[in-house]
Amino acid sequence: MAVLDKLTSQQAIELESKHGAHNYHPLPVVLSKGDGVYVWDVEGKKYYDFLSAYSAVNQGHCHPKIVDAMVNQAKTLTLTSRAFYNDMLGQYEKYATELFGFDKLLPMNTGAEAVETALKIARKWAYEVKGINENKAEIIVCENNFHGRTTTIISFSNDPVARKNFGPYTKGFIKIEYDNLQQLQETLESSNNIAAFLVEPIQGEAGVFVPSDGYLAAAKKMCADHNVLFIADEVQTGIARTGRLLATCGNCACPEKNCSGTPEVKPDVLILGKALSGGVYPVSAVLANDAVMNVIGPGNHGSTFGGNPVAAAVAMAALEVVADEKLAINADRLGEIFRAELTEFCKNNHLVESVRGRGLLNAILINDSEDSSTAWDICMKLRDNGLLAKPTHGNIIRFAPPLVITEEQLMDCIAIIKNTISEF
Ligand code: IF1
Repeated sequence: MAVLDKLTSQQAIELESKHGAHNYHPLPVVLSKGDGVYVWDVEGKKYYDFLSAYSAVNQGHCHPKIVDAMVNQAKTLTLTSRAFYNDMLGQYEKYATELFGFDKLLPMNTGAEAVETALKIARKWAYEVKGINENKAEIIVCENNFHGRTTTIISFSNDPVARKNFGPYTKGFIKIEYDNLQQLQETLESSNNIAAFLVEPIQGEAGVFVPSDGYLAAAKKMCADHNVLFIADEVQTGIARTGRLLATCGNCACPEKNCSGTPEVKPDVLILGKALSGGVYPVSAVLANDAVMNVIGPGNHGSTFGGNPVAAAVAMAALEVVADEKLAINADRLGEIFRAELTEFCKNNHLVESVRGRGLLNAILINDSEDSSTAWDICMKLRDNGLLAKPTHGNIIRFAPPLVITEEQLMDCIAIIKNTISEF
């Protein structure tokens, strides 16, 4: 088929609607170009991107250093499979394990695959190291979690839209309330068959729900006391998004490099994805120390594309950009400004109930019922005014710009958001 030279937005939307599965309900805007914090639609209108592909484009759209790394590697060698070695994977693994402070990295492609990988590692560790009886291992998860779309992962979701009629569901998961240490303690004490606790440091899909101070550290300690692995899903919160290299890092302001402070919580298993590639290529990873990762041997797990040389080159470049451009510090500083400005604004505006978040992962709560269209309508007006954001759970709007945003650009965006909501 000849690719049409120039599609109108309407044509592009109709093509997707006619020929694509209807598994999304996108905001009606058709993008054809991106650069830094900006994207352009096919008619040439420019927007601030306040979604960043759900925090995958932390380094900004089409970052030249990352794109160069990808193009150069793509011209040299793209894929060998893991049947053979390639000369990029080991270099990337060394770089990433030193940066995040783990012995080993297991490379995959998407976030959901990395979560699946972590669950498999935890179960195998439970049988072979902890000594749980075969097929008895249980993994604790949180209510309102979002970890991806596979059959196992949706088995422990409690979002009916994501899980209904996809059964039979995978067994072996116990759900507890997020940010509830007492329930965690009781559950850990209730059984000797617990392998792991899987948790998002901030619940993104649930509406940017930030747990109480000290929750993660206390949860980690409880897990350690019960010989249970603490698994952090930092697919969305990682790679500087929340103002630290990882959200599990403590209150360090990251003065020198990415994150120099002592980690508030060192997970036993760390799951990364999305911005690990700056959004140019699907790259995910699971990191752990030898005592855990060494349960995996040849043939136990793998992927055709995981650890390919393009992914390795891209991930290294994407992580270097985070350090070179001090993106964690920027996200930390600008996030404070964003929340302060909008908190002040919502004192005098009845439509915005509250603002919450960490770094540049923030959300506003719209003062209307979850099934109202108000948040969607606001996002449509924001679009008209040159800023793209998407509602989550009906009445919450997530604001997550690329971390390369400047203070001047952010102030411009805050003005757009305030004006749009005021006019509503
Ligand atoms: C969709 C949400 C964001 C994630 C965490 C694993 C994954 C994700 C914490 C899986 C993915 C995405 C996927 C995307 C929408 C999106 C999302 F609204 F659903 F929650 F980001 F906020 N762990 N999150 O957030 O990673 O397999 O997609 O690479 O599924 O529609 P993936």
